[in-house]
Amino acid sequence: MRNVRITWILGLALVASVGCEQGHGEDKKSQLGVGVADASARIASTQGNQVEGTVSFQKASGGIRVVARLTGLKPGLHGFHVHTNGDCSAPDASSAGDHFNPSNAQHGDRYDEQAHVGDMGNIVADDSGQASLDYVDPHMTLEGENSIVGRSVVIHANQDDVQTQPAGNSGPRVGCGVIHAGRG
Ligand SMILES: [Cu+2]
Ligand SMILES: [Zn+2]
Repeated sequence: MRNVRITWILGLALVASVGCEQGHGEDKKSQLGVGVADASARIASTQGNQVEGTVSFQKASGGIRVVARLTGLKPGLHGFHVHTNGDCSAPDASSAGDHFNPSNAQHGDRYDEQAHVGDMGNIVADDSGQASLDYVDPHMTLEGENSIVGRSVVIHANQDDVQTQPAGNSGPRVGCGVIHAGRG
């Protein structure tokens, strides 16, 4: 009789402990880019190229601080932009679409008053093919109409002349990465 009672008590304890395990809901806010302080993109090369690296975006005074570190580039200047679609799946990254341009502006340089929100100018690779960039972008945001979250970063084979419409004549896309909320 005592054994039956102990089994019954153990059974109750088990039910109680299982009942305490509750799932935690997904953070919808971060998916929508609302209240996001950081975003990042991991860059992978397009077909036939060797570009790799990371780009981070952080809320800062005066805009969004962009910090990029890339390897595997041809020495020299390379067009560097946020493109509209968060889709790098095509072998040539054509799936990323055009420069992110919610205000229907002309193509320009990163600090130009008239420029695409996605215009980050050029990134410069040294003789070993490494490139870094660290600046505060005045146009882009991490929430609202100009939000770059869910879009993509694209690196080009050639220099962006920051003049030719609609994309600065910077040639094929050599690297691409989707921008996600968070530090990555
Ligand atoms: Cu581009
Ligand atoms: Zn542009």
